[in-house]
Amino acid sequence: MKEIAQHFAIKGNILEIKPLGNGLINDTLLVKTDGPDDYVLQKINNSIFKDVELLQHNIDCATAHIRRKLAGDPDIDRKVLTFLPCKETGKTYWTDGTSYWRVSVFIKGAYTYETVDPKYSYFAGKSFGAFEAMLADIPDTLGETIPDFHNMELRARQLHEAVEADAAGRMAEPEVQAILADLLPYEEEMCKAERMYREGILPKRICHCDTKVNNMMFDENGNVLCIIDLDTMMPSFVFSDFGDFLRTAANTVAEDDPAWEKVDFKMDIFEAFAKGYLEGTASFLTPIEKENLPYAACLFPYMQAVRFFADYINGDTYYKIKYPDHNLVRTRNQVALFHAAMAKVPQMKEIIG
Ligand code: GN1
Ligand code: MG
Repeated sequence: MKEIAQHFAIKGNILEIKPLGNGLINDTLLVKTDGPDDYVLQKINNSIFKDVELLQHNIDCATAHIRRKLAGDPDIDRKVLTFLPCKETGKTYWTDGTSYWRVSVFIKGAYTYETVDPKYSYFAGKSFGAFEAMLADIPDTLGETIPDFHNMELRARQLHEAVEADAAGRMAEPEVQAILADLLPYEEEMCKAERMYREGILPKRICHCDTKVNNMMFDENGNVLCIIDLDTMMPSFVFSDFGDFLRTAANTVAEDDPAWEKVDFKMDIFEAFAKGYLEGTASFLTPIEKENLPYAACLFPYMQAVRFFADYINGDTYYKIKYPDHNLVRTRNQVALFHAAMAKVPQMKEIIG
């Protein structure tokens, strides 16, 4: 690990390297040094992010653009991530030909949380909205780091393929059949975004696409500092950022809590987040995008249920799991959240106005 970190322009001597955070895709480590900064060392999961060159291009362009927008801010180094160049190539990643690594400066005095209260949700809404607004006029072209990442039609198709292939022999489980029967009737309704896109009435914008609560950093006073985990930042519908935040923040329990009967969709979180988000996006959000925000709040639990479920059926090839039916537990949880959100759509519509 130390050797890998030393391919980057790190200041000082490395004292210790230890695991950091709990992402489901990349491996993340904290590099402690005796110099002015500590660092985050990440092994990029290149079986999921196949085009690391494009991935880092997106991140380099976006962080540079945000940096330009925040010029003069005394706390700028905590508000936008800094990736170190590789000493040999000058690129913001290093590869031995098989695996890919990158290093960013660890943000000091920042906190991440797994849950938020309404007050923090309001700030989160404003920040994710402002993040999209800042990137709305980026001069560079960003690509899709996972093609069709939040395309519900594709995710539905992948579920059908998983069911068809039954690679892990799990279709025989009665519970799997029951979940499938529960999900299928909503498929067409949930694919509405792609239809609107084809009709030319719904734009794609640069979105974060992984707006989980734990991808935001807050300062000691509870103010949002910056948004992290930029791998999935790509052109998408605004529904991605709105829906995926609420999927984690409005759930009464964690996304993998087995007590799915305790799952509910918290409306105070929705209301606070929506208020912040509408303020942060006021400069660009269209009426069609706005009126479909309640749909987005349902779409993301649905899409995540479909993704966890397909992975379970495929034999757990995508998400890291901690026990054998972890993906099934996650699926049940997200299905429950989907139903809870659907039941609250009339209330959501009233709030959005
Ligand atoms: C993954 O990497 P992480 O844990 O922040 C996933 C998201 C899912 C999430 C579910 C690239 O995010 O799309 O919503 O797990 N990221 C990718 O917890 O698939
Ligand atoms: Mg993360």
